[in-house]
Amino acid sequence: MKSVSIKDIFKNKILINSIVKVQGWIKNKRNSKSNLLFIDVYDGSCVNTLQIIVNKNLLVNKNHEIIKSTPGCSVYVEGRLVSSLNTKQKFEIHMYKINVIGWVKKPDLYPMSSKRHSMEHLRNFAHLRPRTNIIGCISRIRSSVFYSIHDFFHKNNYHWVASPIITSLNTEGAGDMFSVKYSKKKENKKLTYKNFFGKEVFLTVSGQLSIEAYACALSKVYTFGPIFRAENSNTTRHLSEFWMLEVELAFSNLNNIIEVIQKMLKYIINFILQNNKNDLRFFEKTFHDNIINKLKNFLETNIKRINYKDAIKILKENKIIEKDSIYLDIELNLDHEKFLVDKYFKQPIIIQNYPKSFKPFYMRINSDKKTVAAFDILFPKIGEIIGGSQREERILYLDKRIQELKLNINDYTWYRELRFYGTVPHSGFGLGLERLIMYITGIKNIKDVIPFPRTPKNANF
Ligand code: AMO
Repeated sequence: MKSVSIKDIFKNKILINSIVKVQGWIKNKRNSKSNLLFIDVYDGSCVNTLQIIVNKNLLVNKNHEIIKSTPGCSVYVEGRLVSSLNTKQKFEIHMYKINVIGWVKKPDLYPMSSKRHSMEHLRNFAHLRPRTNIIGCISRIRSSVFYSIHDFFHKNNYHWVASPIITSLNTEGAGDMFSVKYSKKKENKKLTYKNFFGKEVFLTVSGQLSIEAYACALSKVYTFGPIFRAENSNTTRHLSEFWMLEVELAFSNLNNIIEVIQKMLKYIINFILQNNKNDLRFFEKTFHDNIINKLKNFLETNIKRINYKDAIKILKENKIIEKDSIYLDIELNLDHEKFLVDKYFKQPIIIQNYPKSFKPFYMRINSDKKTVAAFDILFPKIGEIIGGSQREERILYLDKRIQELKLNINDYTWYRELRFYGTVPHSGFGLGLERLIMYITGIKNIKDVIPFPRTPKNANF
């Protein structure tokens, strides 16, 4: 007998009346007066539980182990699949055989009891929280988002490139990095982290510079991996280790790459609407939020684009910043961004053409020589989810920026050579995966959308 998943049962893939085998964990258990035992089992394939009906009169041993089972126990069930008469429940299994595979040793102390727990409480049990409905739904959506991203780029003829995790460069030119040290063995005393690689190395803050090399040969590339940033920000939207998608497109300008982003975001969101509807419904019920409509509306509209200069104008007009300040001197902060997205536009926006002084060295200088062809995409309640730019492909301009920012030109020899040999206009962006998942699910704290969050003073589990 083949074991079946609860998802396949609810998708009508299993014939009614067939004898099936189900393996999972007990969510709830209750007795009825008519000597029946109702056991709700989940297996993580979907948010639904499957009701198992145990007729206690049919148990050969009146002290059968299932009588003593509690929520959290893992079970093996064989039985007949039937359509349920109960309107709440579409299917149920009339048990033939049931066994407890793993017991919950101290049921009173089981931290994932079936009552509702706060997200803060669940964070203390990162190893057990995937057993809750909410983390189960987030995990399935997270997995679908990964799949849909690879699927989108594969269908559009992009090539996936592995960018290194150990690097000596700080791509973004700012912010602290985690250094990688060699842990010395006694017999090898002379080896230190500096002479292992011949220089000091760090965990990467971005794979962009590496994939630019591949874009200048394969034309359409992306990389997708963990990113490490040693920012000391303990906020609801920062992690020290997070996942970033980075894309590079040769022979393209700012408009071309923004078009790719609009198509990609719609593809991902449509994929989630098609494949994770029950997970989304669970969030709607839990947060009393119209998440499905929000996502459907996203599919219908294009993200609004404004110039940095105009964003500052709006902020001045609304007295969020001083009227006579010069736009090139004002760096948008979180409150400014919140005003623009949550209060003024009330929809995702793209802000483009930032003053060059606020952005890294690799962004292309515009003809005004004051701004760069860069953009940030801001989403309601979250802020920036994507940052990107057209890259500076002209060696003279690039070198000037490296000098202006007082970077060591020798660190960028290979990157500069991309501009010596067959340079092309090219553009790209970086998308923070966890922030996108926050938008899709409505989850408010980034620590809840990654399995084992790493943040300042927290690398447990
Ligand atoms: P940037 O630094 O703007 O871009 O980062 C891209 C996106 O990554 C996410 N992000 C974070 N998510 C969680 N925790 C953090 N600490 C964190 N920091 C950033 C955000 C952000 O929009 N190479 C460039 C992009 C490019 O031009 O290609 C880059 O790294 O969602």
